[in-house]
Amino acid sequence: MILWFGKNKKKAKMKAEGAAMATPKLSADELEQAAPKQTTAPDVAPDTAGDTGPDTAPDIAGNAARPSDTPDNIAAPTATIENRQNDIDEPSDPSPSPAAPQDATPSASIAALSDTAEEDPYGEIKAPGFLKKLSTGLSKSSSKLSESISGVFTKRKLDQEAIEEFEDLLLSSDMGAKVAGKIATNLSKSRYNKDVSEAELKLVLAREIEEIMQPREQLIDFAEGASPRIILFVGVNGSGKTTTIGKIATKLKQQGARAMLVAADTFRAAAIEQLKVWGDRAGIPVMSKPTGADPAGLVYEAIEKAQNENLDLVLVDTAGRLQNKTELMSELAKIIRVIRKLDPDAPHEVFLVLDATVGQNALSQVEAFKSSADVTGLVMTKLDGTAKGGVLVAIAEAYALPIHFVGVGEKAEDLQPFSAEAYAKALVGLDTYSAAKT
Ligand SMILES: Nc1nc2c(ncn2[C@@H]2O[C@H](COP(=O)(O)OP(=O)(O)O)[C@@H](O)[C@H]2O)c(=O)[nH]1
Ligand SMILES: [Mg+2]
Repeated sequence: MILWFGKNKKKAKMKAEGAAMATPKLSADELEQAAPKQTTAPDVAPDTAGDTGPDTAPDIAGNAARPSDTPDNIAAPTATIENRQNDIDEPSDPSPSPAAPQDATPSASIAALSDTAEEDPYGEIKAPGFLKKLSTGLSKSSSKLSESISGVFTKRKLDQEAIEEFEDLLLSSDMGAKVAGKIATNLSKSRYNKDVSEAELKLVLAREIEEIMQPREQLIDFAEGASPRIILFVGVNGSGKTTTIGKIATKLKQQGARAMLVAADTFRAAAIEQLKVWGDRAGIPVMSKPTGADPAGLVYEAIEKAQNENLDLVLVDTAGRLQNKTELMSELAKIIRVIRKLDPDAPHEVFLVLDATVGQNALSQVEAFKSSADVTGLVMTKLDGTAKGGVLVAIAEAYALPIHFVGVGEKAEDLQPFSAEAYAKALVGLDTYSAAKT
């Protein structure tokens, strides 16, 4: 299980227990560096496990293993160095699936692994399946980029002409002029007139992209802050708001959150129905009113109810299209005003949902919503349907707004927390750990 809800509480608990938390890093180099520092479970564990026998061993081992810093060192008392080394070389899925500890590990260590993997707030983005899924989602973008790179640069000296061609290539990948210029300048500083291989160029590019995007990475924990925590989803029609709420709601429900969805896009019957379908499937109540009802009134009632019922979260869907932009923005402003009557600090988050397929237009949407809707963070959807995945790099460069999630498909599991390193690697087509090392 991953932690979108309760992650930071778990993190604090682990710290209090003396654990050094892992950072959400993915590279094999870092995993290797971390290896010598890793310790096995505390000394008491083997004895205790041994003394108490197989029946009680799993619990004790699990508790003892808790103060560890990565899923890799959750080795049970009996786990061998080889086992852990395997984990490091080939970071297998740290999720509590029985497939993870394959090497005939005793049941005690399976229990320990499962237990601690659940505790790791970064477990999800450290799992190799995460990068793989993102890479598949971004494959249209990455293959376009790869084709251009290999077409132009294989075994070639990086002279001025080559650097300019590279800059054009980045421009055509929707990263925008500023990002393209920045990366080209850095490349000419470090590699001017040197031979570069395709793999090397990809690696340099991934590092540059990661550097631009890193400040925007912010893993969100929906359990934090006020209760109920009120989150407004805004964005143009069709950008993926309702779908994103549905995906988040599904995950939150699985993790024990008590949430409510509000169908405040009351302008289209289909939008209300669509949210209800997600809510029903996830087992989360959906507040709605008939088509044409005042969305602000609905939101007010919903929040009042959520406060009375001590719910954890209220996720508010909103309309993306009214007659004109001014009307849309004033509708959103009205919803926000009404929310503040019940909680002056709310909405606690305003997520702007952007559709990657619109490419550079996404930048003007950020501009339009940023101030008028007090946007606090971004979600980018439909990365699976476009070669324009580079636009998220342009947005990261242009706006100091956290990027919370990326959508790579229509299903509930197709929404991922944003990881700068994973995104950079997937976009460039470095989708394996070993490739990243070369
Ligand atoms: N392929 C793909 N489709 C998506 C994604 N997110 C949303 N969609 C689809 O985009 C369409 C519009 O989404 P919707 O949530 O209704 O947008 P809204 O108008 O902003 O609420 C729907 O058909 C969704 O299934 C995604 O990440 N990938
Ligand atoms: Mg909708």
